[in-house]
Amino acid sequence: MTNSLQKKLHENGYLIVKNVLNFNIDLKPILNDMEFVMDCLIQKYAKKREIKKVLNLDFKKKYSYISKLNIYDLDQYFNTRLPRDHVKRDSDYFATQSLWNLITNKKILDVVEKILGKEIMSNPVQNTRIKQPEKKLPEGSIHDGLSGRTPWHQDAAVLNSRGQKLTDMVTVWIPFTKTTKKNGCMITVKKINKMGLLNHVSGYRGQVELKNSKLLDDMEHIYLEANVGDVILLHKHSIHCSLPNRSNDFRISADLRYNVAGQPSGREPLPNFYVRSKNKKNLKVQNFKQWLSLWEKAKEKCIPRKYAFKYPLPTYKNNKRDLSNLV
Ligand SMILES: O=C(O)CCC(=O)C(=O)O
Ligand SMILES: [Fe+2]
Repeated sequence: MTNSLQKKLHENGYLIVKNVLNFNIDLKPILNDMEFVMDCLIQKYAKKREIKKVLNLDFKKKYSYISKLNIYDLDQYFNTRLPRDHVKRDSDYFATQSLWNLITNKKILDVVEKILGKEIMSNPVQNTRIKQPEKKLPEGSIHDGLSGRTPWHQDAAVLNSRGQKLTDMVTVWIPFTKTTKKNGCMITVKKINKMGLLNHVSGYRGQVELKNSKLLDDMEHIYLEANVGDVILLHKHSIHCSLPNRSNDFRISADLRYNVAGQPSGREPLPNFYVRSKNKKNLKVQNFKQWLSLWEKAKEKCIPRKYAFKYPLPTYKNNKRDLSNLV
């Protein structure tokens, strides 16, 4: 089965689909839940005499405030995944009804169906990214990907080796704020996905980074700018990164992933479940609470081994798949 969306994505490695989502209906509930998480963190960690005042601030000011409180692994509270390497019984994560609604959003799945076909699973590789103006970030966060710039990488490289080989995955990147060159949109190189999976190495915080990525800086870039309501699709071998947020405002996004049913998630035992099927009459996971219980079950499995997932880095031991040997 090929159609024009699928063809374009395979051809260029990226696709911007306009006007898929409605801000108030599909996106605002997630920002509301993020703000609720901030309120809880404020009540737990702010100085007693400041709590009342801070709770009256707006979303951005609250976030700026809590980001200065030195809360251990702050991003964890806003991300739907377990900590990479220190899973504990009380590990917290952002699994809200609103995010469940987004993952199973019919309008998103209608787009994904055009790429992956009719048997679709939600893949547990997913992030939310709240990016303040870069000038407000502490030095150590400037290149961390979640609150600062994201280094050059391919999404297939964050899966385990089986996932890298066997999984047909698509990334759905969703802006909650208009995203431009100035506030740190993603950039990519057209058709570079055709090179297949390349060698990656470990970045300064253990993040996945394309080896020889400096070579990409001189290539011609596509700026993946998007309005609120649009979604951006990325091929698993698209090489992309994000620019610094040089604006005075926040840049907020979520990136979800889906894979063809029956293939490994690449992050076992994290939740990987059907969200749409033509063949199956009844899907097993039908509501938010069932989904949450999958995450809690996965947590139990991860506690003894401590990690939720590991990056197989470097991707290849020899250098045949290094970008420097292929361009
Ligand atoms: O939003 C970003 O900074 C990077 C997102 C990304 O790499 C992805 O969605 O795959
Ligand atoms: Fe990515």
